[in-house]
Amino acid sequence: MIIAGSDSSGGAGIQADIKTATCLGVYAMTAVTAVTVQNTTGVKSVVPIPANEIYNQIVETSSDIKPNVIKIGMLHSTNVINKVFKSLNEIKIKKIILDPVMVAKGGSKLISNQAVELMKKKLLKKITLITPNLPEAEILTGIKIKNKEDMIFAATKLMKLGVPNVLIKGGHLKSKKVYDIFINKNEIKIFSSKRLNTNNTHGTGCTLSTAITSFYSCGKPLKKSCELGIKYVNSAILTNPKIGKGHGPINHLNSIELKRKYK
Ligand code: PXL
Repeated sequence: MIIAGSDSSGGAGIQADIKTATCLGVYAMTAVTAVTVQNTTGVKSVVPIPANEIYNQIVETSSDIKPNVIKIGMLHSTNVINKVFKSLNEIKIKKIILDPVMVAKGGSKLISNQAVELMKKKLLKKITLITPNLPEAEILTGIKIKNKEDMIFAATKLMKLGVPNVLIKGGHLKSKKVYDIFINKNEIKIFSSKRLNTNNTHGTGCTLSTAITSFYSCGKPLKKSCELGIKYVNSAILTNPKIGKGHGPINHLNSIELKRKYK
C-alpha cells in the first residue's frame, strides 16, 4: 500500500511507486494524498486531496486486501498526517516505511513547516524505517551534515526520536562515491555505490523507498531490502531514458525483460 502524491510527469510520486512495485513483481494499492501538476522542469501546482478521502482510501482498500507493508511519501499538511496516523492505527499494519518527502527536485516545497514538526512528534514513533536524503535528515534532526560521521550522528538522533531503523541517503554529499547508511540499535552498514554523473534523477527517492518496501513485502530482511533497493535505483539511473528538458526520469523497467510474444 502506497500513500503518496501524484506526479503528472510520471517519474516520481505515486507513478514511480506503482512502476517500481510492478517491475519488482509486487501488487500496488494506493492512497493519493495530492495531485501535482509538473514536468521534468518543475512543479507548476499542488492540489491537496481532502484528508478524509485519504483516510478512506487507506481504510477501504486495506480492509479488503491486507497490505504486507505500507510506504508513505508526500504528506503536505498536519491535517493529512493526523488522518494518516488515525488510519494506520485502525488497520494495524506494523511494517511502515516513511520517505519524508519535503522538496521536489526543482526546489518546490511539498510539505508545510508545521507538518514537519508533527511528523517528528507523532509519525516517527509509528514507523519501521525512515529514508531521508541529507537535506531532509538535516531538517528532521537540526544537524548540519558534511560527512559520513555526521550522517551516522543524524541517524542516531532519528533513532532517539523513535525510529528503529534509519537509511540516510548520501547522494547530496560532495563525495566521489555515494554512501547510504543503514543503522539500527544492533548495526551500522554503509552501502557504497558508484556516483553516476547525470541530471536525470527525478524520482530516485520515491523509487528507492518503494523498492525497499517491495523487497520487504516479499519477506526479505530490512537491510537486504535496502541493499537491493539501492542496486535497483543505481541501475535505473545508469539506464535512464534521457528524456525531458529538466531533471529526467529514471528507468523503472531495468529489472524486467519483455516476453518474446510482446515484441
Ligand atoms: O521526489 C519527491 C516527490 C514526491 N512526491 C511527489 C513528487 C515528488 C517530486 O517531484 O512530485 C508527488
